[in-house]
Amino acid sequence: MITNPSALLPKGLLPGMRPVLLAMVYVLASPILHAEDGGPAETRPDRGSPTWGTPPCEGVTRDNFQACPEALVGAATCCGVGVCASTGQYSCGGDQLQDSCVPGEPVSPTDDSCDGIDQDCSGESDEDFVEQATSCGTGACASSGAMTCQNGQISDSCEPGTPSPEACNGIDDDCDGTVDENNPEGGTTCSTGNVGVCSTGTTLCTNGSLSCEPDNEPSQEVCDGLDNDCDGMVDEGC
Ligand SMILES: [Ca+2]
Ligand SMILES: [Ca+2]
Ligand SMILES: [Ca+2]
Ligand SMILES: [Ca+2]
Repeated sequence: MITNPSALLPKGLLPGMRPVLLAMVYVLASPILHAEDGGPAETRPDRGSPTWGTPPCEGVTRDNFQACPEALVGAATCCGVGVCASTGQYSCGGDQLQDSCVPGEPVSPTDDSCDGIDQDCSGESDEDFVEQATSCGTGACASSGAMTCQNGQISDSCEPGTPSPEACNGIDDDCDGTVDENNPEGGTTCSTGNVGVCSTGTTLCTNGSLSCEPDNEPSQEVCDGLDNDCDGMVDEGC
């Protein structure tokens, strides 16, 4: 190894010649010095080649690397990403290491398909998938979410709400698609606010609100001890 090129100069040089000769020695010794630093750049594996000391470059270091090393000739290579990924092989051509690997062509300029495949060879799959707003559930269970792509699978984040017993409120509480079906909260005895036989009623759910419908309409007064015509007087005229 040449560690001190100035040691190569002869003794007894005239002052002023020493720097000139020293520069010449550096120029002439450059390939040797460069080779000790891993070899001339044009003989080193290109970008994408296997890493020094790892498969298939076990045992190959910058110190023992030479153009077309036996350790690399015939070794498999790979290049490209996504659908462009390809394989090849190292060979020796013109005393230079040749890599036969040629990456494939993208099948699409963008990658909006949710399939876990990198169609545009960007190194990332499904990165152009467009999320969409979604809705689900009916009535009180209606909810919203988004359609997203995760690990090559389309996923809908929409979760419908939880049904509850139908109440008289104009809302489809039990989420069966029908509002206030089967007279919810209805059918119980109530007071109409009227008098006589018209005073009692039964609750009825109508248009989202509960009303008290009289059980009896006013009728002709008869002698029965009841206020049949609902005027506040019993058996009047009997
Ligand atoms: Ca895709
Ligand atoms: Ca309902
Ligand atoms: Ca309801
Ligand atoms: Ca009466």
